[in-house]
Amino acid sequence: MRLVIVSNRVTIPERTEKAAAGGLAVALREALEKQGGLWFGWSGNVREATSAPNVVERGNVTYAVTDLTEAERQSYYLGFSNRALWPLMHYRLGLTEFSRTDYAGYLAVNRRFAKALIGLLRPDDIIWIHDYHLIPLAAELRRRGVGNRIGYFHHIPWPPAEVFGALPFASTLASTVAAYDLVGLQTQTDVANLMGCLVAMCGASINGSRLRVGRRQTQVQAFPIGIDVEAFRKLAAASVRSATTPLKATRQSLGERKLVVGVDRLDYSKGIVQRLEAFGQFLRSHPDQRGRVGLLQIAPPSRSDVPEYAELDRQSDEVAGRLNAALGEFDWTPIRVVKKAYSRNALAGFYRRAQVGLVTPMRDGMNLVAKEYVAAQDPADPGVLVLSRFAGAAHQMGEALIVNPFDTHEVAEAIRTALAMPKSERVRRFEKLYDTIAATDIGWWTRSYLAVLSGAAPLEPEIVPG
Ligand code: ADQ
Repeated sequence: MRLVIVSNRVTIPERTEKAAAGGLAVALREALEKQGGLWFGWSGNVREATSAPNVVERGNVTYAVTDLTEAERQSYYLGFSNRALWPLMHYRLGLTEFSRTDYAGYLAVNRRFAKALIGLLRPDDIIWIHDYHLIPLAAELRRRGVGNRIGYFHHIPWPPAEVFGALPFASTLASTVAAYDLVGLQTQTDVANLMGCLVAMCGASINGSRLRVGRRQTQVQAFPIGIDVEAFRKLAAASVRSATTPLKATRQSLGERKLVVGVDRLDYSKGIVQRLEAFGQFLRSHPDQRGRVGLLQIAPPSRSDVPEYAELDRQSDEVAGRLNAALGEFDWTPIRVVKKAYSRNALAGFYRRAQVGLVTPMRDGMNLVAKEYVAAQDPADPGVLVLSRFAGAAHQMGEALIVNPFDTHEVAEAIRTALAMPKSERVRRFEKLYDTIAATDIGWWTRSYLAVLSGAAPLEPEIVPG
């Protein structure tokens, strides 16, 4: 059986490129290499008119990428995917922009992807489609007679019917989910919400984890995504020995001061502004901590073409500037916001150096940073993870300090608790967290999803923790 992966963005690796440590793209590439396969999606480029996909072979993996027109990028990607579905799925109705033109563009790109993909498919392929940009793709394929097994994984949260129903085209879009054989989500809450939507909007009936709409039957299950724990652990351990990583420079610039770290794409779902405020609150409530600890917030800009993101960028600068001016000293800056992407090596070093990992999204499908932070710790003297209860990761990582990110005081006190936590308790919590993320790493995730999709594994693997 050949594996076919479809995702919004596809990067064709250079011929000589070695796989970077960890990450979803690497895990999917490994799965493709193992059984041979095809990866189809958007090249990330824009051109005036659409043309046939560009097909490139790398070993036993075929990459087929297609460009978008500027109009398609506006409606399908920036518009419907990122200004309607992204805020909606993150329970942010106030930020959604619904436009019929954008929706038409979203459907048209899914239709065009279906047509292009059909020309590349073989009868025994199993097809694995990723994320909210491509929800209706299976329905488009089925309409054109594709009978292969088709799975979908939804990387972000799925909200309850009361929230999802605000989308003007909610029931039509929800009904397209029934074209899949297997739908994977991050948590049981997402599973229950998606099922609730299909029952309320499409008259679906439920039997255990199976959903029936008309004559079609779809399996809906949680598969919490993981990271390459072992690779990340090794990177972090190596960063301690390396003289060139930013870890050494961080040591020089921080001295004995403690470090709290946040790492996120600059996205309103991640709660960055609220986190900065909570750190300010912590310093106000605990003046003895001033000058003794700093927050490093690493936040590379993303989706800057979307107005809500430009606004967030401005707001985070404003809040960090205000807090630094109010609380800083001539020889100590409480908050450093760095708007850059770093290598995996460098990130691992920052996590390792930080006594506290602050992961406080307002809502998140899983949040891989929470898992990376744990994987990077020194088992003999680990740091403490402060984790939002609204991250999917909280369903598995109960030994973190779980907080409500809307409650600035609670987050501020959790920072204090984490900094003061005795080593024995830090070690106890770390060991449990590490065992969990190691048992459900990225290899486990791809294997268990594909086993169910291909029909080789019984439905609902019991190993899903949390
Ligand atoms: P994202 O919203 O992108 O993913 P997340 O899961 O945290 O969120 O993954 C971000 C990745 O980017 C991490 O691997 C992190 O290390 C990396 N990263 C962030 N800032 C970086 C920086 N400055 N430099 C380098 N790397 C950086 C979506 C969903 C999540 C879900 C994932 C996977 O929103 O909820 O966990 O997909 O399913």
